[in-house]
This record gives sequence, structure tokens and C-alpha cells, in this order.
Amino acid sequence: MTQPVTISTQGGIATVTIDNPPVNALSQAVRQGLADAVPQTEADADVRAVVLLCAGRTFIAGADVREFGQTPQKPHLPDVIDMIEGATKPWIAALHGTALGGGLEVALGCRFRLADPSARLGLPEVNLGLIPGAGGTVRLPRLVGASAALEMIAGGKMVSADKALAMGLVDRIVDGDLTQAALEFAKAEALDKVATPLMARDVAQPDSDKWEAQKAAIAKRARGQNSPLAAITALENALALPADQALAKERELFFQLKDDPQSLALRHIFFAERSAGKMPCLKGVKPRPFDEIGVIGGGTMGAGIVAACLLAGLRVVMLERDDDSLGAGQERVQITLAQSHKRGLIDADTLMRMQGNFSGATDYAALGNADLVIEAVFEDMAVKKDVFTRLDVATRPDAVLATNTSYLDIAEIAGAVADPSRVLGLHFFSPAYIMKLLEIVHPPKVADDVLATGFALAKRLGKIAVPAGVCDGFIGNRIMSAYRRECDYMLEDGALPQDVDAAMRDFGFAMGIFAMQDMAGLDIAWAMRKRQAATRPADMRYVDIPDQLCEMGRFGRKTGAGWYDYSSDPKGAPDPLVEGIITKASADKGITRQPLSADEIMGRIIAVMQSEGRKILDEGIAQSPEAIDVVMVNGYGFPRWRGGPMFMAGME
Ligand code: 3H9
Repeated sequence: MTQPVTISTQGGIATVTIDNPPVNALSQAVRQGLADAVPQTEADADVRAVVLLCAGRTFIAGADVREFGQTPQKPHLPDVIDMIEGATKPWIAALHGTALGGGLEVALGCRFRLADPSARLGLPEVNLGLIPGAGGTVRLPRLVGASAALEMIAGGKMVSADKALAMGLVDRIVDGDLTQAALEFAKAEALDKVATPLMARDVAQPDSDKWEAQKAAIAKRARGQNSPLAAITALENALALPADQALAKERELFFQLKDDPQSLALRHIFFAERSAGKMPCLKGVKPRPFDEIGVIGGGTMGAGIVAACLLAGLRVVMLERDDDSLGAGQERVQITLAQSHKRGLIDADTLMRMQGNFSGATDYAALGNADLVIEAVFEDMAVKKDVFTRLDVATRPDAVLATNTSYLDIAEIAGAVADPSRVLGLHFFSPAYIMKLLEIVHPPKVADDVLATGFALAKRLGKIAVPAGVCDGFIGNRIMSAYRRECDYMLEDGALPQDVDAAMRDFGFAMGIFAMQDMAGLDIAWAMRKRQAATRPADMRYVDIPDQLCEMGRFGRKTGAGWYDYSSDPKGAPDPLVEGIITKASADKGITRQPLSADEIMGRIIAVMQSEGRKILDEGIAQSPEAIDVVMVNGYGFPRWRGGPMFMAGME
């Protein structure tokens, strides 16, 4: 096996290069290589300074998370970093790509940090249910101050090279060749500059009012997650204790968290998100090239898809049925682009370029050049088929055609096209320019390269792609329908909407199912239930409470009332009228209402999610239990730190 760490020396400067694809994670071999490099460069009389850099697309992206399930092997990272920091010859870290977690901690052990302009730095351990475990909580506040350090560690977000420079996290941003610049810095400056090791520096006490407010805000955001709170504890230790004692405490906390079920769940979902989108049958299959995208429909979903494509640098033609609808759709897109600009996500030039990439039309002939067309019109089979019949005529025969349907049979929709092999499902979640999930639905006749194009588009849009087979609701909506039904049963059995919603929020969902329905509108599901009425099994338990609400015109927030009443409380207040309908429904069916505890409510919800998930797996709709978890976490608000319903099934 080739060594992942190599040393070369030129002109008095040693270059230590880590080459451990894909992300230069700190495996045991890398740690050993670094630990060997310190005495070797110290002993070499020709060496005056050491440049640490990485081959490939990134600096070190952190500890090798795959090793976390095994017994820790020496040399341990904190010891390696101590060695680097304690070296008499200054180490200079040259950062490109991402310097994350243990990777940034290694850089903090170096005397200097130089960065490529596009580098991003962060301590994202909290996203894996952890805190930095190799000195990050002790060294970072000594460099950038306690408050900035707490924000980075508890928030887990990356900062740009520019921001890192402004914070004092890097010493310099270098344009041009990073290696060359680091070597020059080593020769010309590093030897003369005094850079006290971070462990030997003092940490400034923050303003106590601001500090307390910052901690309170983090605790509120944590919503049941342990690691942000542990980050606060570690930073308080760093403020209160001598550096070596704070370091020992950090290590203790790190190990406690590593074995915490929350960290196991977060590590599970991290890897699940990376494996769920891989379809063995597509290995080596080349996607069709795409540059111009057609989107049919300028409603909330269509406009969101257009914005997502524009923000990814694609050219887009939006098609609507008449000028008024087109104008409204285009305005929705322009508002989204303007907001992205306002938030600093795109600069003025990019905004103008994106606006130039966007056109609208009311005639299908405008889609003649499109490489890929996504339909996002009204959820009705006849309407969708009509769209695809027109697309069949208007588009190039090699153009990929996608439907954004959430429930309808894509094989039937594909039947409207002479060559159904070019049709697939791309099920976006709203708002499509924000939500990360994309279900890629594969009807039986879809060609492999068409499917591969769906995945390539997902990658281009920065989405997490999950393949799904054709069925009513695919993966996510099918599970949601099943558990929503269970929640309706619970209403008849003894719970009220506010009980179910509170139990879900306590479990970690941002919102309960009934409040969510009020937000989305009750009428869409009502229309679907009416469509399904004819085929619903006669012996299936059916709860008509939501139908009764719809018959009263209570469609949710947009009508001022749904499950909740919004007339006096914009957040929605429990409504005695709804309670009356519910208790009457129980009485009509002869059900004696029994109060349900939060545990019972969540037990029933999770059990239904799991049993529907197992059916989905048995039918081959989802490739793996991980895929189901990824869908539920990224599309349906399932708390990430619980790993997903299928992960929980494995923990029982
Ligand atoms: C830590 O550092 C603890 C320390 O404080 C203390 C220790 C004592 N380990 O995401 P991608 C794999 S905790 C192992 O698709 P991208 C990933 O699974 C760590 N494997 O690429 C995938 O494998 P595959 C703190 C890892 O360009 C491949 O690399 N650091 C790790 O979209 C490509 O990944 C983090 O939390 C890892 N650490 O994004 C950073 N990271 O090809 C986690 C990635 O088999 N990583 N892999 O599917 C990331 O955020 C992104 O991967 C990164 C690249 C931004 C680096």
C-alpha cells in the first residue's frame, strides 16, 4: 500500500503531503504518517520550516468517521497535533477545498494557516452529534475569541476564506499556486514571525450578557439535540480552566458523545445520504448532456424548480398556458432570485446572468431545444397526459421528459409519449430551490441513461437524490399518507390535533401533522380522497373528520381555519368546534375515547412508518432502509438526530 503521508525537502523547507482520497480523512495511517513526520523533520538539520498540504480536491475533511465504530488506534489525533504544535520548526498549513473537523484542528496546531480563496473552514462535528475532540474547543477561542468559536462549533457551519481571514482564523489568503505561495511564505516570513502556540495563549473572557444570550439562543435552536449543549460546556471549560485541563475535559465529552445514540443516528444519516442515491444498475452509464431545461407550470412548485435550475447555472424556459399565468410565474422566480441576491448568495453579475438565462413562453414550440423538460402542472392524470402528448410532438426525440407528480402513476403518464423510455419522475419538495430532497422515480420502461440524467441533474442542483419505484406516493408521500391515517384514527380513539402535534414537536419534528396540513391546505388531500373513494377497500377504517372540515370551507391557514382557528392567533388556536366534531365522530362509531400519552402517540406514528417502510422495501419501491430514512429526514421533517424510522427499528 502506498503511504498516505510523504515528505520532500527543498531549499530548507519540508513539504508534508497527505494523499488519502477521497477527502484526506485522518485515518490511522494518516495520523501515523504525521506523527512520523514531526521527529523526521525535527531531526533534519536542513529543514527550517514545514509546509503541510493535501493532494486532491481538499485539505483534510476531518477524522475518518468510518473508524468511529472501532477501538481507537494510536497515535491519537490530539497527541499528533500536540507534536506538530510543539515542533521547534514552524508548521504552515496550506488549506484548499474544505478544512473540517479534525482537519481544521490539525491546522490550528500549526503555527500559520494560509488559504486558497475558495477554501472553506469549519468544525462541523456537531452535525454528527459530536464536538471537536482534538483541541478545537480549546485552541479556536484562543485564536478567534470565545463568541466566534462558540458560533462555529455549536452551529457547525463552514466559513469562507474571506470570513476566516477577517476572524483571524487564517493568516493570509493566497491567489495563484497555493503550494508555491506556502513555500515562499515559509522561506521569507515564517522564520522571522513570532507565533505563540495556541495552547500557550490566553483566552479573553467574553462580555457576560452577550455570552449568556448567545448560549440561550443555541440551547433554543438545539431542540433536543445534545451536541450543541456539549459545545457550550466545552467552551465554558475553555474559558474557566487552564488549557491542558480544558483539553482533557473536551476529550471526555467527545467520547461520551461518540457513544450517544444521537451521534450514531447522525453518523448513520450522513453515510445514508451518500449511499442512498447510488443505483448499481447505473454504474458506468453516461447521463445525457443537459444545459437547457424546460419547466411546465409557473405555480409555487414550477417556479421553485425554475429558480433551483437557474441558481445552478442552467438555462430555463418556463411554459405556461397564457400570458397572465406566465407573468405571475415569472414574477415568482424573479422574487426568489432577488431574495438570493439580497441574502448575499449571488452577486449582482450572477443575478443578471441568471435573469438572462431565463425565458418564458406559452407555446410548446419554445421547448424544441430543451434537453430536459420537467412538468409541474395540476395533479390530475388527464391534465398530465395532455401535457406529455404535446411534449411528444414539441421536444427533440432524445430530450428527457420528467413529471413532478407526487402520487400519480408515472408509467401511465409515460404511455402518452411514443418513446416512454425517456420519461421519469423527478419529485421535488417545496420550496424546490431550498429543499434538498429529490425522489427520482423510475417507471419500468425508463432508459438507464435517462435515469442517470435525473441523478446528474440532482447533483447539479445540489440535491440529495433517492431512487424510488412507481407506487401511490412513492416513498415519502406513501409513508406520510399511512401515518396521517393513523393520526386520524388517534383522533377518533381519544387524542386531539393539539395532542398529536405537541407529541410530534417534543419528539423533534418542527411541526405536527395537523398544523402542517393547515399550512399546506386541506383541499388537496380532500380532492385525492374523493378520487380514491371508488377504489378504497370497503372494510378499511375511514375517518371522515377532515372531510367534514373541508365541507365547512375550513381548508387551513389560507381560509383562516382548518384543524386550528387562525382568526385571533396567527399560530393557530385549538378550536372547540373541531373538538366537537371529533368527539361526535368517536361517539357515532361507538368508540369510548381514551386519552393518549405523547409516548403512545409517537409509538403509533413510528410503528406505522416502519411497517409501511417494510412494505415499500418488500415491493422494491425503495432500495434500502437507509433510502427511506434519507427521505423522511430530508423531506418530512423527521428529526435528523433520531436517524429516521428504519434506523430506529434497528435500535429497538
Ligand atoms: C472529526 O473530525 C472529529 C475530530 O474533531 C476529533 C477526532 C478525535 N470520514 O460528501 P461527499 C466520504 S469528525 C470518512 O460525497 P463532497 C463520504 O462518505 C469529522 N469518510 O463529497 C464519501 O464516500 P463515498 C468532521 C468521509 O465533495 C466521500 O468521502 N468532519 C468523511 O460532496 C465523498 O464525500 C466532517 O463532518 C469522513 N470524515 O463533500 C466532514 N467525509 O464516495 C464530513 C467524507 O464512499 N464530510 N467522507 O460515498 C463532509 O462534509 C463532505 O464529505 C465534504 C465533501 C464537504 C468533505
